[in-house]
Amino acid sequence: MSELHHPLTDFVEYPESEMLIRAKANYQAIKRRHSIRNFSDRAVPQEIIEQCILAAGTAPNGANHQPWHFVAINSAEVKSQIREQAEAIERGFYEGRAGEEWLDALKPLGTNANKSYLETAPWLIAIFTQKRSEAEEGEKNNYYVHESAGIATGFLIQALHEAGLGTLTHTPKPMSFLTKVCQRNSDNERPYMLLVVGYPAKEATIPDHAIHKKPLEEILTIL
Ligand code: IYR
Repeated sequence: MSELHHPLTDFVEYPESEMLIRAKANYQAIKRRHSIRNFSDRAVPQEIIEQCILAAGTAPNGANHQPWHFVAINSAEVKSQIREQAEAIERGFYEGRAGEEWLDALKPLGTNANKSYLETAPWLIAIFTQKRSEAEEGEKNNYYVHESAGIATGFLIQALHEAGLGTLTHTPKPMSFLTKVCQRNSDNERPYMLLVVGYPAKEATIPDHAIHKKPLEEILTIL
């Protein structure tokens, strides 16, 4: 068992005056991220997606087992299969399974079972969690799998936004159909989220409801 450690050579310290400027600039940049539901079919180079996945793969995670796998889908055929299956599930959701309260909560977003963006957008990224990892010593358990995948997904969304792309987190429920479409192993992996990625269409809009973020006083307590 190796306990090798390295000196921390890549930490960057900024003067305190610069830290606030940087924090403000980051907030200004990230508050321009909006979930997009109307995508352009304009192509996005694979290399950009790959760089963003590399960024996601640096996320903090349980015991550094990195319990995730990303499937980036550009194939029109696979996207069409995903659309077909997701829409079937969403129809069940909107036609009853959701229940009245949930449907009421979604009204201001104007969503429905039509998921044409699953075919229009150039990329879909399916994120899978892994229960166990393969290691030289054999199989090992993974820890904090959902927390880890959630942080990695957050990093990925941030990276795609920073690269200049629009995204939508899409979670058709249940999402198990993604396992087969993405040719993943159902014993060890579970679909966690589907990200829709591309340029926003010229006519893309943001629902007014989505713009209102809770004020600091409401989301922060200082003790
Ligand atoms: N998955 C459905 C419903 C949906 C649920 C929530 I919570 C949202 O914030 C948005 C949509 C859909 O994609 O339409």
